[in-house]
Amino acid sequence: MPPSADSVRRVSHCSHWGAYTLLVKDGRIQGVEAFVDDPAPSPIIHSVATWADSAHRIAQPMVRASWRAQRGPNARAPGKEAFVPVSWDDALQLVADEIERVRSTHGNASIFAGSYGWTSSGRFHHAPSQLKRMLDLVGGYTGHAETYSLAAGTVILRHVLGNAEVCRGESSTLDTVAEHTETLVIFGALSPRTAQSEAGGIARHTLESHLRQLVARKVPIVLISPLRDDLPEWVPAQWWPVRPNTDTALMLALAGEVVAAGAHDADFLARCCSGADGFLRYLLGAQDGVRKDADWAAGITGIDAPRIRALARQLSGTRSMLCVSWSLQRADHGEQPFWAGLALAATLGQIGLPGGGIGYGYGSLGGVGAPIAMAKSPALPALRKPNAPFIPVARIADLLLHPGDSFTYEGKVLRYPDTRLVYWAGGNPFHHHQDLNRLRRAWARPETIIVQEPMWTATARRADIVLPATTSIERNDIAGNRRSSHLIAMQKAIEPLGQARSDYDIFRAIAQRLGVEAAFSEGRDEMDWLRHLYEVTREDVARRFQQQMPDFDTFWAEGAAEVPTRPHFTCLQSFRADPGAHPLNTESGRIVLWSQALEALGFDDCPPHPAWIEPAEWLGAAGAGERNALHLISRQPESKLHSQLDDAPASMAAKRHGREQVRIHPRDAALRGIVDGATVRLWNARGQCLASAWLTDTVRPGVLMLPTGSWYDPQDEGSNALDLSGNPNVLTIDKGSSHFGQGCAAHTCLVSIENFAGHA
Ligand SMILES: Nc1nc2c(c(=O)[nH]1)N[C@H]1C(S)=C(S)[C@@H](COP(=O)(O)OP(=O)(O)OC[C@H]3O[C@@H](n4cnc5c(=O)[nH]c(N)nc54)[C@H](O)[C@@H]3O)O[C@H]1N2
Ligand SMILES: Nc1nc2c(c(=O)[nH]1)N[C@H]1C(S)=C(S)[C@@H](COP(=O)(O)OP(=O)(O)OC[C@H]3O[C@@H](n4cnc5c(=O)[nH]c(N)nc54)[C@H](O)[C@@H]3O)O[C@H]1N2
Ligand SMILES: [Mo]
Repeated sequence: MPPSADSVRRVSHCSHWGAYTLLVKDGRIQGVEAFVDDPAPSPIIHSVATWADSAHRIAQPMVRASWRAQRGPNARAPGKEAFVPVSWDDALQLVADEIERVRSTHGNASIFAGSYGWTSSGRFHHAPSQLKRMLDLVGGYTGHAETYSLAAGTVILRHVLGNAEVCRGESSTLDTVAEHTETLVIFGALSPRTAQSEAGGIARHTLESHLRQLVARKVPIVLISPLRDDLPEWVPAQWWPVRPNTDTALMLALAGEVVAAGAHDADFLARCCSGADGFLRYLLGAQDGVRKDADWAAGITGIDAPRIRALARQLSGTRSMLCVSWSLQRADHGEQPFWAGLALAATLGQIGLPGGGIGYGYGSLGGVGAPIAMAKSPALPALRKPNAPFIPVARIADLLLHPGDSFTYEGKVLRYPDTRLVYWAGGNPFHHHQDLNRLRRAWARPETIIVQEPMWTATARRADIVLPATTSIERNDIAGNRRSSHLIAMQKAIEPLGQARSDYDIFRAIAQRLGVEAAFSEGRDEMDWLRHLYEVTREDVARRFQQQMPDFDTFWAEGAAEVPTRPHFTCLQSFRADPGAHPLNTESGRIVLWSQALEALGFDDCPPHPAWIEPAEWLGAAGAGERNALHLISRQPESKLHSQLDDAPASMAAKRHGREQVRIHPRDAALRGIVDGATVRLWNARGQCLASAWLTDTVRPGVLMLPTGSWYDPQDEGSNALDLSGNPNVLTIDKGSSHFGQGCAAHTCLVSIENFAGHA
């Protein structure tokens, strides 16, 4: 019998890729409808049904047999046969005992719970926050600073702009850009591909509507990127296929040409910047004898000098906006493109004018450039103490390999603690970290590794204790963040699979065994917490903005509630008008173009002014040509979020022969005898993987693009094991962006490629 419509339950839900309604019947998800108010819903919403019947779900708690026999460092080879199923009681007691043993024997810093990862969009069950809250009640842990998304860029902006919020969404809103900008230059991407996603959910995807407005106004657009599809094909633009990791040279040359033409805004530089003289002298070549002009940059970037000179004229003659994607700072010396972009914008003098200046990360996430939400967003209260130990997030392998060694970060000298216990909940380091062969070596070092996950990811398969968490559709939660216009009710759609438990229930049970349950739970169950978190936002909205949000029950029944947002915002407007009255939180109170703090530190990989410095690997490197090396860009996948839902239909459809596709320019393919659809091997000194060749001229010659996200699947446990899935992180470099920022440098990577001769 066909299902009758009235027996279908409509369940409000949300993921990082958008809000939607799940149609549930007889405990099964039968359909997914996009949020009514979303003008451009993400196709990924249809993948969530996979959570309910993925073959990769972890059904019950598991313990590694060899670890149980003898605790301590071990190779942690994957394989389900390595694990024995245990009861929840047994597993929870083992976890509590390990936490207690390590903290009492070695100290809390020996517990690493940085636990980076995107987990689900629910702000209550948010696994890393729950983990940290629990551990803070028993003395703390070693955590992490910054994110894989943003680190080099945020660290430098804190010092030269006084605030990094500008690249987390407090930039000028895109509505002002769509209305006022006369020349738009995009370094990186401005693409619905990445704008599908937003950390903590997104109700309305608005990037496309702003792009359509720019198109309708016939705004000249220049896309500076190794990939042509970093802007939708329906947006007319000049494509400048830049050599990867050379944008800083282009930005400096544009500034140099503007200055040479006398078109720089001397008044803005004098009023609103410090160190402008030194910076301009650097552009003129005062120290190194090299003029930073179009001819100089052409040799580095591969972009013709006349084009660069023409763009410099256009930038100074019109209201111009520079968009710099987050990707540019996920590279060696990633501080520099963010700082050089700021210096170029300062030279043009349009910062603080509607539609002018610079914005970071438009489109990198769907909410960057959207009107910012003004009130408090729902979040689990944190208990972290000041001065608690941490590592820069992407230094995880260094932490495990080099306990006791010192490292520098933001001008400080710090030490890596001696890690005995790693607890990971809500992230997948064997997807996200660089140089996975190195991470495998590091991962063998701790005495115990606990992973809390819904899926048998490569990380879970390399744990000692595996705790099965529910996915968001098996429990209740709230989505919301500062870059979304709505709070969304994430209602339970189906019963938990197998023995999976919610992250809150798991941590509450561990807290109970550690004697801190009352402080952890504050006596609230799941729905009490959701009510509480919602009320915090509702009260803040009423108090500070004199607006009424619906009460919790109405919100929960309706599934969504709008929060006050700030449209038509121009960043740094009041600073520009009166820098003395609105000083920035920098060493001078102004935009810093020559930093005394960096001068004192004396790092040659992060000098006192924005500078182009050769990255560790790039197409212009000595010997790159003879080795036939190509630059690998490993960007975010289009049909999933990172490694989440890698096994869902949308993700599988983007693969070929079950593995990820690598884009290669037909010219590079012909040189190597590679045809479309061929299985190819990519390798360098760090590792090797297979992929399926996709011949396309959307990628610049000399560049390969292999997206992130496929589940790491090494053929064996050898030190240079062949990854069969096409995970670029077996190839990427595990190096801090600089001694200052220590950001992830994934986009700096040379590789070789050939037809694969073997069978796999
Ligand atoms: N080469 C290269 N590498 C990169 C990047 C790059 O550009 N190039 N980008 C980097 C960036 S910007 C990022 S943000 C990272 C992303 O790296 P991650 O955030 O680690 O990636 P995800 O796949 O989102 O991992 C989230 C994990 O949480 C699990 N999970 C989902 N819901 C729940 C839940 O409710 N509870 C629990 N306990 N677990 C849950 C998922 O199954 C998944 O395994 O990757 C980084 N890595
Ligand atoms: N669908 C989907 N959306 C996502 C994610 C996802 O996994 N899936 N992940 C989300 C997350 S966590 C983040 S942090 C953001 C990241 O957002 P971004 O950092 O903006 O995204 P990427 O895809 O890494 O890179 C964007 C583009 O930058 C270009 N690029 C790379 N290196 C260079 C360079 O040296 N110079 C220039 N000019 N261009 C370069 C590449 O061509 C690439 O297509 O995306 C978010 N959005
Ligand atoms: Mo990210």
